[in-house]
Amino acid sequence: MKVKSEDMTLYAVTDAAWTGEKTLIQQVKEALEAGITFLQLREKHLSEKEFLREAVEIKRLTDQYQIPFVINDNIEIAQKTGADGVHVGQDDMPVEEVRKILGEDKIIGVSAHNVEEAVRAEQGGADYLGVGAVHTTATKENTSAVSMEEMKKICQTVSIPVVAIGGIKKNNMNVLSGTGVDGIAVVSAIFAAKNIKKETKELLEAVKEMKAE
Ligand code: TZP
Ligand code: MG
Repeated sequence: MKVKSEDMTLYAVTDAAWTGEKTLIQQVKEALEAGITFLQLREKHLSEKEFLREAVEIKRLTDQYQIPFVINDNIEIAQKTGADGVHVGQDDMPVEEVRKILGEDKIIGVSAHNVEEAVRAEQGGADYLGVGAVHTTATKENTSAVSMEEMKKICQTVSIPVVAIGGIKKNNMNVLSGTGVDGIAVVSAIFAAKNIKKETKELLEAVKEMKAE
């Protein structure tokens, strides 16, 4: 399997909205140093040129720390930068088509919100699923809540790794206990933190505990 369960433990998704005085690259570096296990570059407001520049720089870092790196939705940027793959939503290009373009070796992650979408994504060739929203979040508009019953059903039904997303913080991830998720994907819990290293380390500990419960 291209993506292992452990890769999903603490999946960081970027958002340049919170960089403050730092650059996104600095923030990513701190998160990598503290032990994130997967990185997705998600940029909704950058020009293609800036997106590419940032992706090239981040690819260099993720190579150094040897964790998988995927690009949200932009296949061209993924190809140009030699990223490990892409993450697509239900309204983006279907996984089968992405697979044809990227080939068998690349990672394709798909967002799913119920068992039906999860099964379709797996059958289409997805390597892992992002499932949410677990909690309401201000980070993304128009998310709908996924029940923990549905989360559990998804985990029981598919054989690819599942990462939970949406409003997850260290003090509210306990709802995921017993669902079978392989890890958590977070934006603000890491990138809105003042002390990224400390928060990331604490999140890692909390996920490991949650998974062991
Ligand atoms: N997809 C579903 S919820 C979400 C995405 C990208 C945003 C998660 O951000 P946060 O800050 O971890 O709630
Ligand atoms: Mg998308």
